[in-house]
Amino acid sequence: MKSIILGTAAMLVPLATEAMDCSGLTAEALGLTGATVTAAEAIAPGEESPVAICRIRGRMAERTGIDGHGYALGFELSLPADWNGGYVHQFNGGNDGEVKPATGALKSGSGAESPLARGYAVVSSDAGHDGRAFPDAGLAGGAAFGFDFEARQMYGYKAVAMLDPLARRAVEAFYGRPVARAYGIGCSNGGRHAMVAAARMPGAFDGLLSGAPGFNLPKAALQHAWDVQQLLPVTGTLATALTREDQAAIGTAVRAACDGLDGLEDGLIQDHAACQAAFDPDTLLCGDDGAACLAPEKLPALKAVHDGPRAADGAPLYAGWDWDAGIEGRNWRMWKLESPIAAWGHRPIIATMGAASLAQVFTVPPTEVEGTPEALEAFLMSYDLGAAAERIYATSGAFPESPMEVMAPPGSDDPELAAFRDAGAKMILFHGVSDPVFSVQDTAAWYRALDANNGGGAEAFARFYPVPGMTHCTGGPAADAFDLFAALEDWVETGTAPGAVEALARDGNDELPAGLPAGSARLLCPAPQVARYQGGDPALAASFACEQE
Ligand SMILES: [Ca+2]
Repeated sequence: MKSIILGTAAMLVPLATEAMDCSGLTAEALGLTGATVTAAEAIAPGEESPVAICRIRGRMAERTGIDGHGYALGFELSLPADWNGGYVHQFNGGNDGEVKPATGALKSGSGAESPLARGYAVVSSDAGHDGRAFPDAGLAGGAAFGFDFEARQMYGYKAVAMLDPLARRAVEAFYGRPVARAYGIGCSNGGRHAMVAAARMPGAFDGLLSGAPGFNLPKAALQHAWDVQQLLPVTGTLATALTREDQAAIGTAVRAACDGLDGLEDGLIQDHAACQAAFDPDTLLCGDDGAACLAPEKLPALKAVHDGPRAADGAPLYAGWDWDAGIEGRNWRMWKLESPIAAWGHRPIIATMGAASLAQVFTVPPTEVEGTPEALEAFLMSYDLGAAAERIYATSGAFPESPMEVMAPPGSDDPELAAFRDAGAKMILFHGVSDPVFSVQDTAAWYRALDANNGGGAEAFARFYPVPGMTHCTGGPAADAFDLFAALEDWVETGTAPGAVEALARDGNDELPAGLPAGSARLLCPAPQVARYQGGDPALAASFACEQE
């Protein structure tokens, strides 16, 4: 048993297997100035936490919004009995709006053991709004908060900046010693939060792990309108615009052109860089050979979707997309063609998951859209992409910062991250090559610009790992079980920069190709390197090597 000082009272921290004594953890005792602690509970190891913790739940920055709705920054802080001296700020995904359990775990990227299980104190938040749904549609990830500018700002960058120093103070008050190392970790919108932290809070974190970063979220939301406008007219419904058989035919054709480029026909396109030049989508057109193919009216829509949204004058509005085998995955279908709305009792032919955000959070002025699939689909179909640039970059009296200013890391169109670099901080990014939500090409272009602005030496503080076959944050025909958080810890704590990182084909992933059975290993490589087969047992990571493209 070790004793620590909490406020003015000495408290005993028991062994990790015993319940902790979490009584007396008031906001005052934890140094949570201006916050309200709504619960302080001892959680024994089990379903709710992998280790014994004091779980603190609270609220801060309470106010009434311009819409008359009550807003607050809700948070949860997990304080493990067996503390390793470290702190993790868990950045959540989607539209935020929900305090996810504070464990620091990502679906892919944080390894089999969560940061909490490794002994980190972890904080999580709802980023300043409660994610209330549209009044009558039951949509998850509500975007109604977008009418309130301060709620947009909280979601964009203020919530992390406000909560972070307070949460650290509470950790230090609880354990009676300073935080030794601080990390930020997240995927999707959470990956965006990590990139925002690197730009806006360059001295706050020793290490950041950023997965599938939606750092250009308003631009990426334009892709939803673009996709629906390209795909819906093909057959009149999204679900038939590209059928599952069409997806399989595309995946088969991409593999035919690219699978062997890495030296091994295993269903995984590890040389994703060479694939972009090697694959010709016109080979998808039906010929006389009886091979699986795409009807001629479908090909232009597919090519346009992959090309990315463009304004009326042809100017690109976001990014293009990589050809990869994960296009046949369920996650790709969910985002482009059939969303889980089907499972919530609506007609099963709509993919409008980004519509509410585009309408109400990422444009100035926002547009009121009823939360029904029909209304959201109609909104996307009628969205004027010609005027899109103005609306995501626009300001007004009620919205003094544009959606891009609120959401994107400052300077991300020409990144250098000098303050982050000079603070000695490290950053690892990863992104599924088959991500249908945020384009891996956007992240790759950002990293190339970062490298150029650092004289070709960005790898000294930032490394980027594309994940072949992986869809959004996890899943797809991919080796998607990997521990880049451990790689980041090594880099921060021992100065060992990450190189090739082992990734396993995950048990329970039913989208694995036959050549990549569960349990087999591959390598993730820092861009611009790609993994190539060297010979030997293809189930072993040692049979592959990272090579310069
Ligand atoms: Ca291969």
